[in-house]
Amino acid sequence: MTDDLMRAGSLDELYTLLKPLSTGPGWNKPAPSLWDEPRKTFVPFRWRYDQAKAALGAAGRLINTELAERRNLILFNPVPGNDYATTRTLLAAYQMILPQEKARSHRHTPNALRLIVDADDGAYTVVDGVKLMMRPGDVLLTPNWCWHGHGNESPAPAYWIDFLDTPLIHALEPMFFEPHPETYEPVTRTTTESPMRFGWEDTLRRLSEAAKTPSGPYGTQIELGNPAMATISLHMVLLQSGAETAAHRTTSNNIYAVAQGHGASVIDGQSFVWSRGDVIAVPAWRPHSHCANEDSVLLRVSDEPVLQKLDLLRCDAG
Ligand code: 1HN
Repeated sequence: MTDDLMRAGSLDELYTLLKPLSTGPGWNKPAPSLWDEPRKTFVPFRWRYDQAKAALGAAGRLINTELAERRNLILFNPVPGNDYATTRTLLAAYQMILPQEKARSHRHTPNALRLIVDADDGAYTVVDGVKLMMRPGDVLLTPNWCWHGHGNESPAPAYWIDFLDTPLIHALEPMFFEPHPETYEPVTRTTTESPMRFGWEDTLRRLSEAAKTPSGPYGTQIELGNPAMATISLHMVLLQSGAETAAHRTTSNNIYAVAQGHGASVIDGQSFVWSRGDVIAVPAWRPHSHCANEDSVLLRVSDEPVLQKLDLLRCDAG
């Protein structure tokens, strides 16, 4: 075999001999493995809360939490071959739980969090035995390997937006998942003071006290956590009515969710209007800016910590 290789009389013959050895010539690849700047693989997109809410209403009639571990709608980026990821590393999903329903507890290695959009008093998440009530605008964390389940003791359906790093975990492979041995994790206590909870009131107070930079790349932003989780950073972005943020691009992937207000974002030349509950994907290296029609607050979910740790975070004015 090595003799055949040594005696190869032409490049084509050499390639043919190499193939069964699962070896290829680095100088003759169909596609380059290096390129001059990030490719725009995933596209900018906007998902509307009113549509998600209507679809989840139908799903509420058609499927229960016995059959569906979670009643959620995956916001997949509309590029060929993709039916899951919202951006390369992140997933967003809308979820709804009906009055008196419980969604069973489980844990997994992907980091997760949710932004509550509509919930009456009585909707909750249990994280590692701690019951956290859901109020609109709250952000609740369920980091890597924390038990979590949801329930709704209020008279109205509760809606929220989940964000996970599942696409990153799929790429890196360290996926572990476990259903809770008791199906519904017992509650040990109820609290509003938890490192797993960023309350809406606190967000509004911090934003009102923050030094205002309305035309910075992220408007006026505060960070939730530092970072919130190992792979995901969270910021609440205040966009003041009429102010336009500076266009910029970054190697991080960003998903914005509208906690309050309405406005529009220009992402790589495409304009997307948005209002409360909408989700906007800004994949890596897409120049973008935002403008609000009234004072608005966006949750910015980003894989910045990953890029930062790997020394791969770059931003410029686009
Ligand atoms: C998940 O575990 C939840 O626990 C929500 O509420 C959305 C999307 C993909 C994979 C796991 C949850 C999810 C998810």
